[in-house]
Amino acid sequence: MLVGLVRPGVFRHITCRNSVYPRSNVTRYPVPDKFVFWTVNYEGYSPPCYTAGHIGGQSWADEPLPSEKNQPHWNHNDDIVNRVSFHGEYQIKDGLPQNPIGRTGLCGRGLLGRWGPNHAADPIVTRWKRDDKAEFVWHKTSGKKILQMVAIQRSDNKLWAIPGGMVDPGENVSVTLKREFTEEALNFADKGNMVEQFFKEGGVHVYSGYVDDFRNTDNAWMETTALNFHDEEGTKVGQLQLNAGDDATNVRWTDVDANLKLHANHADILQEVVAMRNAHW
Ligand code: RP5
Repeated sequence: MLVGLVRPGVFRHITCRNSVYPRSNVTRYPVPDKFVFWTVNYEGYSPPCYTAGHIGGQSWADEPLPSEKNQPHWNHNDDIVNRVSFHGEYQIKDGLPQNPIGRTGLCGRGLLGRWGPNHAADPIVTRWKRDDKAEFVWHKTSGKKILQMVAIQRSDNKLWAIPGGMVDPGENVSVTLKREFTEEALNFADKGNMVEQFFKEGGVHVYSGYVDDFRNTDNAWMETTALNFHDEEGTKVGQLQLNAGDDATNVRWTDVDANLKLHANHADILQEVVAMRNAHW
């Protein structure tokens, strides 16, 4: 289980280290592999602090700095903001939550709205690759069927990704999954009851946990819940005309294999689906 390895003390994030922070000119303090974990002393570690100005006052964002009087309910879900991490209780250091995976070379919230975990949901919509006679296409080398997924191209880093998004305050994850797919991959187009029904039939849970997202900081990080919605016969969502919308610039059915490069650690999450469906990789 590859994504199962996303565990504090085992997994080292890569995307949120040793880079210039997105949409800024703030350079992260260098964090070599051996200094990722908080349990390892990193003499002189002094990351710059950065929180993007435009998130101040947004309804989806926290106060600039938690004060003693106004302490968020760390490690709790108060039904408005879910501050529980999938990786257990996180530490509060100098009044701020500490990234459970380790150092990122930046403190503050960067572009993220919440101190601590920022919860997202990722719908992995799949079908089997078929030829023009609607027969399965089998991979020449592995002899396995080829999975195709709906991937969007993100407008912020131009990378292809699962069409996921943030869970709104108090929103049920199942609602987020359908909403994000409809917004990003169908551009809100009304596709009737079929999409509604397809999501209602339920997806298979694939992953819940930390995302190695380029926006993570020492005090704010992405976590997600990913479900696989598979159209086995290719007669439902598999037939839909895709249309990029919201913060996606492109959308397409993409063949899934080991060469696929995706945003954050989405490819690792996807690999769980490949194993579960015994597809080509
Ligand atoms: C990733 O960013 C998550 O896995 C999800 O796909 C996405 C949510 O952020 P936005 O697309 O809303 O920016 O970390």
